[in-house]
Amino acid sequence: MRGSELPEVCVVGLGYIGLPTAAIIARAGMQVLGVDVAQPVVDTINRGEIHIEEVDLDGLVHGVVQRGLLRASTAIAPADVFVIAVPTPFEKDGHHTPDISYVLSAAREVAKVLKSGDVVILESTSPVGTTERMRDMIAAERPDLKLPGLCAGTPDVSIAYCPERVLPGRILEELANNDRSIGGITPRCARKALSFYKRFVRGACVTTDARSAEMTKLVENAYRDVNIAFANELSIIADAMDLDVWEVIRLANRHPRVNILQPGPGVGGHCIAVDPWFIVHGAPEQTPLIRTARGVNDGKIHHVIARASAMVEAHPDRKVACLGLAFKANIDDFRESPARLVAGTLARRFGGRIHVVEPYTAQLPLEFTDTGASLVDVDTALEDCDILIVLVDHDVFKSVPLAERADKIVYDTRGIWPDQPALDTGPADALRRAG
Ligand code: SAJ
Repeated sequence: MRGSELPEVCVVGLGYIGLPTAAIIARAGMQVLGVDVAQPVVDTINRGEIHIEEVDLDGLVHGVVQRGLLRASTAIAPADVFVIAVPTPFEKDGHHTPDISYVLSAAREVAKVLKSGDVVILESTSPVGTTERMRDMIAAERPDLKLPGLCAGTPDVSIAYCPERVLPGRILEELANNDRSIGGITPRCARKALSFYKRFVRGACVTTDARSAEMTKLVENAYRDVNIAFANELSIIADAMDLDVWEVIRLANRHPRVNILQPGPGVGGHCIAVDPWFIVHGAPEQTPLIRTARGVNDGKIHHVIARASAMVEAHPDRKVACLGLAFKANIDDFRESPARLVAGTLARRFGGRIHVVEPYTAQLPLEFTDTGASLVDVDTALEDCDILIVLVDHDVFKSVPLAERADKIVYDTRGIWPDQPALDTGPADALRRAG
């Protein structure tokens, strides 16, 4: 490929990041092969359809598949640029050890088709040092190639780390517009990756080394986790001191240099609750704050379960509505969701008294089977239930007017109803104001 020609691109991993990335690259006019181990995923994409929910993704994928710019396969093929976007979960050892085996096996497959001049980019959230380990894997597989940092002179292949920082629900917009950190194994690698991202990213692309870029991604999510932990700890303190946490935060945030985040039932999703552990694992002695923040946010889930259970027990004849299962507002993603954990635990404890409202699903997750809990719509919950436990700040819940909930016993873990009056009902009164 010469500088002026559009590169052919192979995107390995067609999940929440890989598929939108492949589609955006194809939209910029490049030929893209998307690779995934799951045949049903490959078949779905080749029909111009999608297997995940994301705003505007269906139309985009349909369009680029129809124009012949994106096709999917289970097999990697030669290309000019390889983008690896595979999962990096934990090992099943119970110690939050990062499992980079998917990255390494993707690198091994890519290595088989690499040729001189190719660029390999890792996008998966990864512990510091993973890009170098990926390079070493390629070196072991292809001793015929000169690799960056391992040879004198100009290497045959460029290798870089470039994390995404997109928000579910806004992925396409943020993929195009967010700034990117591009970390090369060498400065030349970073420049090669930069010229690729410049073709489809409007945000600023800032080059650095691979290890700094890896750490940057982890730090961004750890920063948010620590800040949410502060808000969640405040909410637990407020419960103990019988204060309204939302009022305290609202007032404190009027200080020009204070910006406290929002308490909730805990931190969910596949990123913020996971990535801080990658830092802790890399520097166990140096991470008391990051480790404690994880503990505070996980502990908040159990605090909510305990208080909600006390509320339900205090009113044995009342029906209960748990509002929301998603890990955050206005999305259909229930992975690692604190709301789901709280509602599931209440369903197991209180069975048929528990009604769940989740407009983003047609059926309750498996763990609710045989509990007696039921999925109802918001109107049914407001008519039938006396106790409302707000677990997700979906817009549809926020818009419930005071008149329809004024006489309810409310535990609002998200602070969506600041106008909810305090009822003189003993424990329920305190619970309503608890974060
Ligand atoms: N949450 C609170 N209080 C808040 C903000 C969030 O309790 O004030 C909770 C949410 O309800 C949710 C969790 O935190 O359960 C995470 O939600 P989020 O909106 O903070 O983040 P994610 O997981 O959707 O996306 C994050 C983003 N990272 C940062 O904002 C630093 C996103 O930019 C990353 O690309 C993404 O992680 C990722 O893939 O790493």
